[in-house]
Amino acid sequence: MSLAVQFHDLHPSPASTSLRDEILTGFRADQKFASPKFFYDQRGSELFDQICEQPEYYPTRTEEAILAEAADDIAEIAGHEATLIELGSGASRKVRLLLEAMRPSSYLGIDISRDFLLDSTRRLAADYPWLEVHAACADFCCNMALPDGLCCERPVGFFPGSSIGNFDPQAAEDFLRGLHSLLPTGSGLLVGVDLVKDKPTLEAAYNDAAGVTAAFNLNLLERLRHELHAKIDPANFVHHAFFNEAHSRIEMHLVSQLPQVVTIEGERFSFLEGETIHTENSYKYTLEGFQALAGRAGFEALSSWTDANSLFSVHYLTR
Ligand code: AVJ
Repeated sequence: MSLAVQFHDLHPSPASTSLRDEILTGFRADQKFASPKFFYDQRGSELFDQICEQPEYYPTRTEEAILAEAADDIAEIAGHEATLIELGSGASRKVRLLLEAMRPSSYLGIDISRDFLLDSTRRLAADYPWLEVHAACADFCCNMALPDGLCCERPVGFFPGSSIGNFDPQAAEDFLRGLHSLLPTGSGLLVGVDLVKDKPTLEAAYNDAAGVTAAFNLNLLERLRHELHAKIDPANFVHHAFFNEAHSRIEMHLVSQLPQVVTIEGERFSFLEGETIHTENSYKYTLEGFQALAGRAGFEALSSWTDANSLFSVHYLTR
């Protein structure tokens, strides 16, 4: 019962997955690409929070409404005194919708953005003095281990926001299978998944009128300038996001507005006019499609909730 947040170092730490190596590999490819996890420096995490407030970006408010509505059901399935473990906890806002109903004994927030994580878990600890709060800075994409002791007390994973949509379906399945082997029998996993819907609604969500998503996408280049001393001018690129129906995913790109050469760590990369850096995929599922994927990873989809317009879904998986 303390206001302090217990901080853990998890493997792999974000530093050990190198921005430099992964960016260089991506820029050497025929279709240049960068992992969307690199969006989330301090500024990127702030911009993402602003995206969540844009009128066109339906996922956040829809998921929050679903969670608020389903909180009692979720608490009944998960039981009290659980250890709630949030993957990619960001501002730790959504978990607040569950805390009063679930009354977990402890909460562990895991995020790639260290300062952001510390701020938000401290605020959580201050607002919920009865909750034991832990924080771990980690890139949870791969082979994650949980802090000793925490893994065994009735863990319930919480993976909201359709972050799972950043993985392609095979990688999502592999990721869930990894969590399946990490979590003991009897544990639960609450996952938010964005649903397939009409193209205009999807495309508007990634092209907000205020230009916040564009700024978020372009901030990646600012990050390369600051952290890798890249010679790259963000003004020479524009944001492009569209729904690729064949793959059931939103794609985000940065489009070169002219033929140009950029330099990263002394290595030169040339762009044709119109050539892109593919910066994100955000896969959209049907309810049944996601349940089947979870099943292939070894989980049972015990309950699923959605909103009246079937925009978004929340799934309680058990193992
Ligand atoms: C955090 C991956 C769920 O795909 O909607 C929002 C990220 N990118 N706007 C998403 C994002 C552009 C978001 N996820």
